[in-house]
Amino acid sequence: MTTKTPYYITTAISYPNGRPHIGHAYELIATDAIARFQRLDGRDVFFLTGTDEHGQKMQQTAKRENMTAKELADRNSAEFRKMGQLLNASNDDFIRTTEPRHHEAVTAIWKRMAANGDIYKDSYSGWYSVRDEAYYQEDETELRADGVRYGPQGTPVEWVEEASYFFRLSNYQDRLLKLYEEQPDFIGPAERRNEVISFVKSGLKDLSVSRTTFDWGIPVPDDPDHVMYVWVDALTNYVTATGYLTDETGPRAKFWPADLHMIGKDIIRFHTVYWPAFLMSAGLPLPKRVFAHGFLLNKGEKMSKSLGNVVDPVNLVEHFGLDQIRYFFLREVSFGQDGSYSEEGIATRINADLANGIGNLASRSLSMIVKNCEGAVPVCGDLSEADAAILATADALVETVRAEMNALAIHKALAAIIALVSEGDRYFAGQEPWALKKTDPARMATVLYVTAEVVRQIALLLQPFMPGSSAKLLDLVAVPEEKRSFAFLGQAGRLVAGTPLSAPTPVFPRYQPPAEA
Ligand code: ME8
Repeated sequence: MTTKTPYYITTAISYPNGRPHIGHAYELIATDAIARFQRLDGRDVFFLTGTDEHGQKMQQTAKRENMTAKELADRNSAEFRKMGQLLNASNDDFIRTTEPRHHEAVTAIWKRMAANGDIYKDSYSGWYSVRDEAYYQEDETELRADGVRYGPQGTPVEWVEEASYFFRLSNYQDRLLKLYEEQPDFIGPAERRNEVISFVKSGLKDLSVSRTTFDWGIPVPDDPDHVMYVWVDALTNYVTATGYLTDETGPRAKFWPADLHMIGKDIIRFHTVYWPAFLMSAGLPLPKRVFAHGFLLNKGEKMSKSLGNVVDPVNLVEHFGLDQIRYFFLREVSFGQDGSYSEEGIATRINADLANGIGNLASRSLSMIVKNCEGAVPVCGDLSEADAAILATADALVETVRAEMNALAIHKALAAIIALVSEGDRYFAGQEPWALKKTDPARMATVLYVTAEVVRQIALLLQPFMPGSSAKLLDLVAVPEEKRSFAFLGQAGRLVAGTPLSAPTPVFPRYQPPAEA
């Protein structure tokens, strides 16, 4: 039995109506970094991702492509799974909403909401965006010069009139406002929280939660002419995967409620208004936190199929390298804000922070050790003030990184680690170990020991962000697998003199743009 505290983190589940794009990759990379951080920091982590396979958008796309919705879902869900492997995502499960376990959980949550008196039958007439799978009030839409009416996210809306079940969302307005007030961390970042509070304060209408004009969804219990609204179905995935709804004593039930739902800013309303209301109605505990990251823009422009600037994450990773891409997005974008990227921006980060930064510090110090200290971790003599100062900074760094990660300021966590690299560089340059080689070899050994120890701690802390490259760095300083958790930061895991080291191989090569053809 583990005594570690459970930590449950999820990404949104993606629509497999097309191939995954860089926005999907970004969300998965960021969530993976947090999941890995919490694991290394001693939590019992359950990390979930997956695909959201029902609904009108899936059915329409399948029709256009002359296939069934299930065939489309099977094909593209496999692509999302493959993207996860390519990105080295450490998710513990991958859920598909077409799985029987999910059908069972969604049916159960519906029945609980119905038993609580929150579901009634009526008919819906109003605006619907198939692209967003969202209902909008008339005043949220606008008729543009092209004669098409658009919703607030810039997607076309259509008029829908059909028999429908409704969820009494209007009954939850006060309870939701109370939730936002009592749990200020429930919604982040702050801009999103304000936006949601003013939406809820403006008044909630009951929500149409079933559709009758198509059939690609989970049937409403005892009324199979209706399929459930895809968002009732999709949001429930987070509970499904824990088994909490169907077996409260099961092995993963301890993970509900989730600690963090990581999503993009376009789907904040579903996660912070509808989802907690459904859970309150069903008598289930609420997630602790929902955080909306920003959107990725290509050179400042929104990605869209019509602009032809949709970037395939596979190409980006093949071109620049996986950890380089992970690092770039996590360091470059202020987490929670939109982020822009360009090939030049990626190249600059790789060369400045990785190749000339940590890569260079590791290779310079370790090759000196291998050459001058009999190929083993040198003996650390008495510490000078400078030695003690940099070790103290390294030992204390986890506190800052932990605080930034808990605040979901991923870019600041990385900035703090990279600041130690710069300090390590200054230390190494200032101590001039190459000059000590002849004059004071014992002092040289101490300087090299201290530098290698700083490299060890940087590599440990970089693991959540660049798992593959950090593992290589840790191999270079001969840190055994079982000493790579954060419990071994600081004094607890100091390098041991005499441990053999082999000549360092480059971990972060410089990026050279391909020669113009
Ligand atoms: O919304 N930049 O699925 P989805 C950053 N199935 N993030 C982006 C992005 C971009 N350019 N484009 C999309 C859905 N995302 C639903 C979710 S959850 C119960 C159901 C993010 O495939 C988006 O914000 O449209 C969302 O968090 C995720 O990718 C999946 O988007």
